[in-house]
Amino acid sequence: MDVPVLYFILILVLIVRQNNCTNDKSEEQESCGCNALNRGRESDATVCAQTETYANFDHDKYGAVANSNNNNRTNKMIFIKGGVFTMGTDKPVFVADGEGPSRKVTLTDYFMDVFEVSNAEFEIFVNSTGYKTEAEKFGDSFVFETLLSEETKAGITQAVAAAPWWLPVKGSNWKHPYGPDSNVKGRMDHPVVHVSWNDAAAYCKWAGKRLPTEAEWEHACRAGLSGRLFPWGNKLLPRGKHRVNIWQGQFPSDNTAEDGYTATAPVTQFPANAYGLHNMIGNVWEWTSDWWETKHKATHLHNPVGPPGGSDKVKKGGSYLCHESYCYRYRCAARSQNTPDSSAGNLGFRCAATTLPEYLQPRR
Ligand SMILES: [Ca+2]
Ligand SMILES: [Ca+2]
Repeated sequence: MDVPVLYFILILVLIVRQNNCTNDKSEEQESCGCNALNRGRESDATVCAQTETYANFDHDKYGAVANSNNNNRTNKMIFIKGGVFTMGTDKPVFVADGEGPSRKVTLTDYFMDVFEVSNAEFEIFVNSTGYKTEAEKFGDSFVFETLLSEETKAGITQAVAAAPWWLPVKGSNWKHPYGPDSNVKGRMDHPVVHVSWNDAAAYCKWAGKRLPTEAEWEHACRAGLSGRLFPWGNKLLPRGKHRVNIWQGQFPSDNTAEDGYTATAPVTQFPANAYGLHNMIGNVWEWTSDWWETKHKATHLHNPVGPPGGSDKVKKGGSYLCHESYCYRYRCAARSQNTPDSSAGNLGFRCAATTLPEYLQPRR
């Protein structure tokens, strides 16, 4: 085969790949890149073991640390009254994601973190325990290309086939969110990122909490509104105001950041929903405790916890990289998934609890 023919074939392959990466809300678009950032599927057996590591954590000590910083928002939780709500939707945007059907779910009362877990909070955890995240152990994590320095980009030869704007970056982890030459200075009130499901579960366990179930997360997102797209209703920009950190402009080349942020925003940014929770959609994706499945029955369930096992965990809410033309998943019913050892620069979490941890209860 001569060189011009090979060149033609190469161009054709690149065009096909690019088409696979665009998003027109068809079912083919299911692999939009949100769920392509997986390390592999061999590590499932490690999931439970690691979350036991911090069972003996000194909660009083942690409470003292939080209080001495006079940081009222650290680990602040809100009581959420249980009851019946409608989970999922009968008007799915991504049918293959299992957004439907809508079904009645009954939940008992629970508590939810008001904010996504911040770098400041995660640093307290790391300093108290010496915990190493999986991105640190593996030595890399996925970062969105345009957030890297030219120096870092120049040293990278791989990309994610389904989403070439994601690059595996050596030395990227929660302390270096945008490559090894970046840090969290000035971003301590931003959500921690590059945390795997295992990392998130370990943090919540240490804090005397747990990850929310998908049902709890979605109930908290909807905040008492039924059948709405967003935590406040169906209009993305009520009165022209931004209420969520997502992508404005042309994805993936032009982020106009009309909401004020090209990447993460402080966890306290943007108005809370009716339950008092911030950034349930947008900013960073949030891990839930459920294993991933896409076939749901319309049966009325009580405190569902998802299937007993699987290969991926459910994440909810979308991130600062979501746009309606691409990964339109900043909706309460939307969902995506990754393997529990995966991490990326737009994936974080918040914790829930069945009972308020003692150290967070009002001091007598
Ligand atoms: Ca934004
Ligand atoms: Ca979020």
